[in-house]
Amino acid sequence: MKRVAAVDLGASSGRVMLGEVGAHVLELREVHRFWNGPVRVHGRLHWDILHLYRSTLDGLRTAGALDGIGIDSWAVDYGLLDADGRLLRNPVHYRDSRTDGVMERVLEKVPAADLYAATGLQQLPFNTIYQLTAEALEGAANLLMIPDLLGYWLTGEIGVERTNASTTQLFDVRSREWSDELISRVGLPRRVFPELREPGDVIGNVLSDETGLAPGIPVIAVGSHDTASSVVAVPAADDRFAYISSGTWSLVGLELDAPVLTDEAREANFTNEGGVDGRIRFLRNVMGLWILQECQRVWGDDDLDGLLRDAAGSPSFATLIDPDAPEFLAPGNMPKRIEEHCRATGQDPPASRGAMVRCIVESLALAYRRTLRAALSIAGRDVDVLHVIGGGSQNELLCQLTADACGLPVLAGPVEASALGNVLVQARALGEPLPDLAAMRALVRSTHRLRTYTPQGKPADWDAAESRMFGTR
Ligand code: ADP
Ligand code: LRH
Repeated sequence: MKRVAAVDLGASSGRVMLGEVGAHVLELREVHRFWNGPVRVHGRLHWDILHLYRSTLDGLRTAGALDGIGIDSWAVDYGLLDADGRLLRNPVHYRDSRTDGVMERVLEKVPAADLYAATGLQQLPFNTIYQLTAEALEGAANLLMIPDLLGYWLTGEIGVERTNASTTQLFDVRSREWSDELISRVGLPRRVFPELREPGDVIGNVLSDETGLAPGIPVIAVGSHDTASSVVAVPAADDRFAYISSGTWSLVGLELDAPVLTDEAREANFTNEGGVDGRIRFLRNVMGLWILQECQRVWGDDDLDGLLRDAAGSPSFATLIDPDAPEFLAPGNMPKRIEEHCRATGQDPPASRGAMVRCIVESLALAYRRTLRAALSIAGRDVDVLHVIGGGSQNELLCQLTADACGLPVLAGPVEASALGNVLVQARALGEPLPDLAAMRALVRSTHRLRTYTPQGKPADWDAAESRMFGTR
């Protein structure tokens, strides 16, 4: 049995979870949870990286004796080190506006088809390639993704883990190495891209003097992209499954053995991110519960249960939005933006908070349906079940509407999927008998209670809603 800590940094909260993992045991306990989110300074959105590091250390100290530590976080963002190994400047949040218009500039140098052929990545305006193009790199010696930066502070070791490197749009999806050709074509300095690591590699041992942690604890590379870790913990019984990793973002898709790099996949803007054990996460980012989080922030209303109850009692299909519309990406007055979106699409805006939450949740379910159908058709696959994992798996209204919209049974849970995937990969690296993803998933399935949602309602209502919302596109 191994006792390991998962540091799981989501865009809306960070947590340190203590995992006990053995052949038939998988227990997870929250040791420390802390706020995470954008901090605006003179118009620029940052992550509060030292708050995240200090909170990580607080959690790890509370966790007691440990056999290992693994860190995962949201993707695409990074810190730059200078030649002395110091952080050059505070990491910027991917929702910052400095990348506005950058993608278009890069596409003049490198056509979208070439980018896709090399990286297989969804075009998102904040991909690392565009962020790096938007900033001055003089003085930068190494780029570290967020989990690699914290791992470096803990151990002094420099490197980048592959699942997260795969989200930069500078990583070759087939060779699983940095794409030297692309790096040179966009004019970025090759020197800043460090050695790559595999999930399961030992990064180094904690520097105990500075961190106050017991000496000798190994820090282990996990699927350091949180979505890679969460997909490890999908409690699937076989490979006929789709998933939605549901948190700030909704990541909707399939697990494949090889990337799909066809024109159809590129035009539908599907991504081929790297998974643990060389798998491919063929998925699309749907804007997700971020829209609801921002409404709650603007309303000053943290009674999510109450809002969802009111939404459940509001009329269905009254108003629909396209959650992926670009105006929903940046922080701001989301209720107002939804109202404007409704007017621009010829609909009366929702008249109450309950109606607005209904609109968000129903529109997300519709976007899931559209994305899932596209994934299945483009990848030529068929599935029997849709797994919903992450914080959003607790949203009963959303899970039921997802089952209805997709016409598939939804199996909801586990909530802390990223932390589970994190501790499972560590336990295997430390010698527990979890030979492959199937074994890890069987362990999650046998130790976690899942909730089943069976499709209800009339499929024709969803067909009508889909053509109303997306029909003209
Ligand atoms: P991230 O890792 O991106 O920070 P999480 O996986 O922690 O996100 O999910 C956060 C989301 O989960 C919240 O935005 C909220 O909408 C949803 N959520 C959390 N707790 C509940 C709950 N008890 N009921 C319904 N939804 C919940
Ligand atoms: C989810 C996530 C997602 C990325 C986004 C930036 O937390 O890692 O997979 O696309 O954040």
